[in-house]
Amino acid sequence: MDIRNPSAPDGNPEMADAAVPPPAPAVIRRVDYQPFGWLVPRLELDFQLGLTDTRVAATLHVERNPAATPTGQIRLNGEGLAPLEVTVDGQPTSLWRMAGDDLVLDLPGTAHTIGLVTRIDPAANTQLSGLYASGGMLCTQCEAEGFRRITFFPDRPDVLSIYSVRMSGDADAFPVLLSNGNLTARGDNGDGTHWAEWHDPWPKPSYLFALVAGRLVANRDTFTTRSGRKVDLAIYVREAGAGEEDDLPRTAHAMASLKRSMTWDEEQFGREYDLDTFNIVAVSDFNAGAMENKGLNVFNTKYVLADEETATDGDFDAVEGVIAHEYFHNWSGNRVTCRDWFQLSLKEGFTVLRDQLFSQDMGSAPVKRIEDVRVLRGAQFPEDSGPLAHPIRPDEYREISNFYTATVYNKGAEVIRMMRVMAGEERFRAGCDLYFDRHDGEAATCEDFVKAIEDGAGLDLNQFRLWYAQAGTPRVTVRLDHAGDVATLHLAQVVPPTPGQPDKRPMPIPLKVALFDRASGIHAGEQLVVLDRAQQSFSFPGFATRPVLSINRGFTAPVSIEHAAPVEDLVFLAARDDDPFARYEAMQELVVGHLKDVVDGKLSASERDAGRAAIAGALAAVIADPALDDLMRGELLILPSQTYIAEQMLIADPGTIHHERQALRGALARALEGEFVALHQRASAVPGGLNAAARGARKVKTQALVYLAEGNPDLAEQMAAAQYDAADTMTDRQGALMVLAGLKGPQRTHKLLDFYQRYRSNPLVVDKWFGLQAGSLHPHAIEHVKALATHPDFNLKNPNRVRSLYMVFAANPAAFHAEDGEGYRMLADLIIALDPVNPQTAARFVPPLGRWRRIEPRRAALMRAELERIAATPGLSRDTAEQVGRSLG
Ligand code: 0A1
Ligand code: ZN
Repeated sequence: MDIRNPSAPDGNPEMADAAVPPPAPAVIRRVDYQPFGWLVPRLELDFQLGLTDTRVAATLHVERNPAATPTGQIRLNGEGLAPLEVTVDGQPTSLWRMAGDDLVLDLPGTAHTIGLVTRIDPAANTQLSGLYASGGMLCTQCEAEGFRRITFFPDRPDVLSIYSVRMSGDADAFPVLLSNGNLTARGDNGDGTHWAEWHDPWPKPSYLFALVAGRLVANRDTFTTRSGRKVDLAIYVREAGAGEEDDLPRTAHAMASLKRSMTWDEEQFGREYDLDTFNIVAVSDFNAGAMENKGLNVFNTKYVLADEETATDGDFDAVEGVIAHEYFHNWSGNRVTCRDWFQLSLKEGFTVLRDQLFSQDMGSAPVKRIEDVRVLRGAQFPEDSGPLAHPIRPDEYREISNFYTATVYNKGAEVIRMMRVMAGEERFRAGCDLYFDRHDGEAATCEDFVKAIEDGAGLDLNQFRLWYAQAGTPRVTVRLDHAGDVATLHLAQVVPPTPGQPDKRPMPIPLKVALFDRASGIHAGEQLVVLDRAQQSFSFPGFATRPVLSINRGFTAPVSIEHAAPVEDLVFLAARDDDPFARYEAMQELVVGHLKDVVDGKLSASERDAGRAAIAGALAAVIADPALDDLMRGELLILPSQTYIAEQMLIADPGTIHHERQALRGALARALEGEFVALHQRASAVPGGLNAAARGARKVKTQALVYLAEGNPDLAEQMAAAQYDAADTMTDRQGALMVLAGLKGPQRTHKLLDFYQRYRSNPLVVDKWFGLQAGSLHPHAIEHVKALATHPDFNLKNPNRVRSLYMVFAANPAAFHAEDGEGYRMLADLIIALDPVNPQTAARFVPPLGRWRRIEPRRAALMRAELERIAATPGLSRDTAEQVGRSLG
């Protein structure tokens, strides 16, 4: 009997309700984990591809899981699917029913073969989860729960299968047919269609499945692993249509980055690649950055394509970092995967740490560290102090897509980095080796990782495990006493309450410290102190005079330090600390301390001027210091972000902070106008290229313009226009345009128009054009954003374009926090419009509104009202509903 039963969602009366395995509850909790009742050692998939109609036949070879409670039924997850055929052991069966979106099937024996047929419409899939169409090609995104939109399956990461995939389709529309693993056969059907078969020998969870079909062209290369395996590498991009740009030459940097990543992972972690093929495909419609599917990574074009004409130095670094990140997942994520989604940081925190260490080795290690800390403070600290705070290993969720967060990724990396600091590099490596050996081929937990580091590195991590369980950024209060010849460091920690976690316990906090002799400017050696109680004191003898304290050097712990350091100590460290991070930190502290006092109205006019003079003196020293390279100089010139300053205040007034920060910048620029002009001239004479000197020169050049724009806008306009005209890189051109976009002079319009005309056929550069206007300091930025939302190039279905306008806008304090609440209204309107199209991406715009509790009351009320308006929208997705619900708290 051919079973076509899609219209019977509540299924077959022969099946007793009580026996049906329960559906996933609305709130999923970590403590409720149960192994799945069935193993699926093998899975065969057969796709008949079409852009609007794809037929999927799945054959699941299942057997009872000896580690689970025996069950006579299997629950297969589905989302928006109807089964066209259901067979068991080759025979059609009626012993199945729909339970919500899932399919539940009777399985009387211990081992069976299940056959399922589904049909999907990839072109209608605007959510970009599952199998979807992008620019005429077909591709998949299955993490976290997209596979269930392709076929019915136990769509959970602890069910590992060996996949064999067959696909056939129109040879003209889909000349390239790709899936995971190795290509095993291909052929022509003789009717205009062709087929290919792929086999992946490594068992994997469904979230790592991938399929791509389309008119693609490849940049090919090879890599030989240290044990002699020759791997064919290919980076695919869409073939250029008429009037479109050829992206293929723009993949050279990604390919070089891939080969460097493969070598580095062998050398630094002893990890080798394990298939004969490694393919990357770039797609322009993608919800995230990239995806580590086994042997077939799918990337957002933003993280593949780069050349000097269209990509900035920052873009080059991002491509290298993301290529490395996805490649490193082959071990930290794929060979050892996650038992359940609560363990996401097991693969993400570890892989972020690995990509950060790689990038440190490829370029300037201190500059990379500073950049990573800036990201942590800009994105994760606010998350940790707001309504969405959660531990790096969350305890519950409604929609897992909402937990791909800066906490899970970036704080997760910091937590593992602390283990590395405490163990030392060699012992940490021994712990990682043990982890990979012990858990290869398994779906593991964060606890498995900690235990392996504990055993392999010989560390006691008992109390350290709290870092996995407790949310919130610890605050460490610091006081340095000096008596006789002894300096005593008094430390106290508080881990603040977060939603669902009112009381916290002290955690081990490893802090590298150094005490400088004021006169000689040197210290007697760096020491690691581990603060593991609420309060602790550490004594350092041998100081005849009061030393200068440098603490959390290298940012060894992801905490905020509260230390009322005298201004002269900060000036000393900003000029003389031998730890580059600490030098940067002193500079930031100097500015943050001053701005906090100004915003709080604590300073008289003359005190304010004295503060500005101290900062100007420190900046002048940075500009003049011959020992600094320009990349590092550029870091030291960057003022602390508005978000970071606001983070230091219990309740922030974004308008005042923005105004005072800009006023400070203007005063510094006026005091140092000659220095900034000379810096710009000196840097403009440095020859181009991708080396550190040329990149550093570009960085300080634009920094100089950013200052001058506030101090002398006419001069800045003229210099920026000249930089734009002379630019032979996107870095210089975008830097100049960013400054012009914030100014009112005629060059703004000229150059924005020129930029658009020049690059209108390149979507990634058009994204920059949207972003530059959305993030500008121009007083009418909010009007510009409104106009751009109706621009013919704006497209709600393309996440890159939506982010380039609205994410940048939400991070533009002067515009987003407009006093009348217009910015909040615009973001809420976007969320409401985007939610039915692409809920995953829509939900990502909620957090900026969720900050209301830390904003002054008038704006807070306006933000809350917008959240309530979103909450009241009928048919809201689970993604957005969860984020709005938590934000309203
Ligand atoms: N595992 C990927 C991130 C990722 C997560 C979800 C996605 O679905 C939209 C896509 C990618 C990574 O860490 O790179
Ligand atoms: Zn990742």
